[in-house]
Amino acid sequence: MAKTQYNADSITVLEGLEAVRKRPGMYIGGVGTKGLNHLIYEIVDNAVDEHLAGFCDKIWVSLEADGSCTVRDSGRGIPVEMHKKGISAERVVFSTLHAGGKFDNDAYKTSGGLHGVGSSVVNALSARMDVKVYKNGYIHHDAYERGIPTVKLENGLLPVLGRTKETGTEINFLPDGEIFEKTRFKADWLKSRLHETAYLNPGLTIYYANKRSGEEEEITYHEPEGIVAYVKELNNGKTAVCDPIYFKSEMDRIEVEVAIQFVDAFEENILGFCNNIFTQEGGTHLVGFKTRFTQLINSYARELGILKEKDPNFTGADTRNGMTAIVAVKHPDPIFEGQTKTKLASADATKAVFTVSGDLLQHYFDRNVEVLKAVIGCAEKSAKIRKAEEKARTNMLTKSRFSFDSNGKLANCESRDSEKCEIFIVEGDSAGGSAKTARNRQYQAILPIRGKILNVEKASMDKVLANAEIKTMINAFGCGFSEGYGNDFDISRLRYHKIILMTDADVDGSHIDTLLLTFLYRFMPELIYNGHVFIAMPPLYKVIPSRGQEQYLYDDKELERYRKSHTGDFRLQRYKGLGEMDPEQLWETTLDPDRRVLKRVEIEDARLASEVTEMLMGSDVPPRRQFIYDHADEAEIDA
Ligand code: 0RA
Repeated sequence: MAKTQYNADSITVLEGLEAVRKRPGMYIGGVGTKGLNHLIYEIVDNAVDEHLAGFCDKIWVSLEADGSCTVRDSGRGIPVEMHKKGISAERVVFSTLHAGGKFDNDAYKTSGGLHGVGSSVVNALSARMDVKVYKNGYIHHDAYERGIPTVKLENGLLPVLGRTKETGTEINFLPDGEIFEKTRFKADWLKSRLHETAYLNPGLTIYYANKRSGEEEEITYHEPEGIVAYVKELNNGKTAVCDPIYFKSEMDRIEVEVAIQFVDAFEENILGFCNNIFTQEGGTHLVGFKTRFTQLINSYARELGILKEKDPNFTGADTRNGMTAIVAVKHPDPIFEGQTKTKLASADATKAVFTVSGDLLQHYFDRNVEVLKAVIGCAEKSAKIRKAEEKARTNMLTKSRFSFDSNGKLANCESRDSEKCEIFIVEGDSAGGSAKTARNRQYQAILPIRGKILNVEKASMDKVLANAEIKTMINAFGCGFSEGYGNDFDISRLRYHKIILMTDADVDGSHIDTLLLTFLYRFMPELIYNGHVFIAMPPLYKVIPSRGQEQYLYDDKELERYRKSHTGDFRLQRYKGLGEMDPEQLWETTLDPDRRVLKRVEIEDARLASEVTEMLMGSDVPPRRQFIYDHADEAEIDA
């Protein structure tokens, strides 16, 4: 049926979409869950562009029971009139790579990098897509399978389904299982992203619905306070040192919007955005902001006599001690670079943010001296601790460079081929002992830790660096660390490409996982981003049938399945902890690369990670473990 539609143009069109299907990673970053969710963001971003153009204030996003996703907006509706190619403009948009020009909104578009690659890419990677355009009094309809139209045009135009008073676009699509490893959208990544979009677009209301069986949920995201509410949310549960500071202005066609709030904590959390895109790798906008902020605080501190003539300036990090901030710019023609194309490179953004921040902060601080004093107070605290830490750091480095394992616990492996080497961080001396016996000493190192490691969220740097377990880990990993004031992290020096947390499947174990992950996230986040961190999944049970094979079972679901499928008697052995396994069992179940189950710890992005860490520090233990497992990717047998 569709075949009769093809003319010379639609053949080049299909070749374009064929390229997307051949190398999907080039267009959406990958074919895992991240790339899969990206399909939704792609469609939602187009609706947000329509909002930015001033024509759309509502977006509905539904995860449907059948595994598809629907995105509807209240915009003008994608153009459906005859395009010069002789077919409806809608069809050109959905079947041409980078259908641009005339169809681009002129406002700030979310272009650059992997962003804004367009609806046609989503179409190409969907087993089916259905499009309804509410416009000019009619519902115009189109549909595709793997990018190929299945609706017959009428004189080149879309058939209509009926009349309507509404305007807008509704797109329903089902990701193609031939392309994606998994086709189940990750609901909480989506929710987090939609919430972020609502914070960044205070005039927008986003209606989220999950209709998948067992997960039914509806949430409305509307944040009229915008990024001020975002900063408050990021600081939720912490002690604020001042009310949020907010300003917005424009310079050289670049809009600059900033919200800042200081909290009583030794950390800095600055999120940058350009045209609604989270700039995970930072960039020129943040450089402009930080540079001007540091200058300003130092000059005020001298003016107020808090810094004396002989005193050195506060460092940049000092002035940002306790700072939570959102720096959001809108740029008419941004340039992105970096590994994931999430680093803003446009040089003019530095100047715009520098100037706007300088002028408006000065205006604000001149009228709010109490806030200014509180902010300078944070810098003073930081400077004091920094000096103590510099001492501690020098002491540690000179003492421990040579005494590699300061408490003598690490059983290192023989190989120096870091790609093959693994280090197991094992809870408890008894499991640690078994693991040392059981391991393959060629490439598996064992580091037993006793009790709970230090909570790095709550401790100052000199305490952290004085902690034996942490020191041993830093020295063993070999890649240094970055935190606040110093950065000698260098991933190329990492000695073990797999860092495997091996703790009991109980409350204490999950607490230790949490503390370890927090340490890694704060001091060596690249290890998580680069997929080097894993959680071992030791079995909970062993079943010993009177006839047949013994078997390890990893959770209660597996046990339930075993009970249902197994006929005849069996004996059930339950492991309360790793310490109960003998070395041979430990090897079979948890160490042997051919049989063990590992979960890779994968953190979707820095913002989510920051929430994780915060949430992990709350008081409920069971939700934490659940959270870690929800965010660890699906269990993979690691071979
Ligand atoms: C360009 C022009 C017009 C609408 C749009 C783009 C548009 C695109 C998308 C993508 C998702 N939702 C959208 N809504 C609108 C308006 C053209 C006209 O006024 O006829």
